[in-house]
Amino acid sequence: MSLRDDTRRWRALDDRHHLHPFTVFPELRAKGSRVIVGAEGCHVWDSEGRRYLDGMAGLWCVNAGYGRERLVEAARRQMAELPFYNTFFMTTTPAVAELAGKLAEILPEGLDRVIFMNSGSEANDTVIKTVRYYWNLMGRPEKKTLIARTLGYHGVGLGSASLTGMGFMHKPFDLPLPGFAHIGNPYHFAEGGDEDPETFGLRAAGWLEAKILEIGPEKVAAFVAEPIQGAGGVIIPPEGYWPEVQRICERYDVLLVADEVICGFGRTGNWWGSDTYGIRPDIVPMAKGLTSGYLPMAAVALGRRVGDAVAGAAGEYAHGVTWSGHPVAAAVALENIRLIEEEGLHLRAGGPIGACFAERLATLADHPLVGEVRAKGLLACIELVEDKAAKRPYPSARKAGLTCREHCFENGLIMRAVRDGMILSPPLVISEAEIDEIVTKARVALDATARDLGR
Ligand code: PXG
Repeated sequence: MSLRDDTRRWRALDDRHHLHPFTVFPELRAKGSRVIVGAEGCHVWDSEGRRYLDGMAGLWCVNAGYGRERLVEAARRQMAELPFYNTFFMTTTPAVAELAGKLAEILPEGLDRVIFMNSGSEANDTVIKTVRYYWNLMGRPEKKTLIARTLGYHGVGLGSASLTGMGFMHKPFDLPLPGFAHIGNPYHFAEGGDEDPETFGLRAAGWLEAKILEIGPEKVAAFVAEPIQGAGGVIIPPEGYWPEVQRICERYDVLLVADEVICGFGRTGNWWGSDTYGIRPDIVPMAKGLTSGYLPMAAVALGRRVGDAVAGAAGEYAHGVTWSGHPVAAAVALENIRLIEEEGLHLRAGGPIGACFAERLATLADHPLVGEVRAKGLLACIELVEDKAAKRPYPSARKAGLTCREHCFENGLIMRAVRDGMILSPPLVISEAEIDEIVTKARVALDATARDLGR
């Protein structure tokens, strides 16, 4: 059978039997799935032999890059030794105990207890339940509302999707559940107008205070937010935003949850986005980069306040899943953290390679379609606009972002489109030459998109 026959077979099986996440099925059926079969470093290739620079590190997760033998070997070793044992009934495994200790060592000060899960969605459902549990333990059962942001992404569980702010993820499923509220985003490009970014950032933080006062501080349990919003469109807050949010949470005794699912494990130039912005969170959910995507694993870290209460409670913490602390995932996560540390990948996005990423991408700002290029660490967004001066986007029916995404694929570059923002979150091992490859290919795709849009 030729490659093409294989591709045809996989596409047919996929089309008939596999329901993909977040997909309009008739659109997928008309096009057929792209079948990815291999990867090395920052590149992946498909079943037709086409190579792509993976500007999204899988799905914001392959921080250590593809093809890392150390991670494969860690999984093999653990599978041979002990493929599974659970962490219920007063049991642990060496890999899980070591990983918990290692996370406590690298997490921000005070966050020294972790609960293991398998996905960011489960981690955020754990956050919601643990926040409720905490305030119940404190004898304040009325303090229950969680506040998040309209472009915050926190997952797809009934709770985590309620925390997520996007309306298109709520309506079809009769969400959000009661007890969730949302405020606007520190999204200067879209909403800041002529206001300077810092003034706008303080105003955006003020929306949190206004919402707390509207609900009543005695009823607000926690504020949940990503240090930099990822799936919402790489929204990089002005520097003054987070200190003001921290102050507001402290003032009204509202727990602060930093969702580090994307920002964790070096994405912003430090172990945590919280380090980059000086956030002192009470709770930190993490996933993705924890194993660099080599296996599914997530975790929730608790600071002293919540951690001491949970660990000191007389009753049962009745929460956990079969795979809480799967030993193979734990062994891979531990090896991944060691690898990141030894190679300095956790700091790399904050050093010369991060600066190079920002500088070279900035050269795209002269393109007629580009309204703004913003980057922090190894996260970036290129905003496509109809009117550069007015920063006015295209009507969504013109599909500027999706058109550009297709041209990227045709040119061997994977970028994700969020509305009309072209998103980059490449592996942390990316080289200068690969950054140049991104910029060159992105310009070709932008030119092709401009032609399609009649510019
Ligand atoms: N929090 C954040 C900040 C995330 O980005 C989750 C929680 C949920 O994680 P799980 O593992 O349950 O997916 C995420 C996930 C996209 C995209 O299209 C982003 C995510 C997941 C899938 C697609 O950008 N982020």
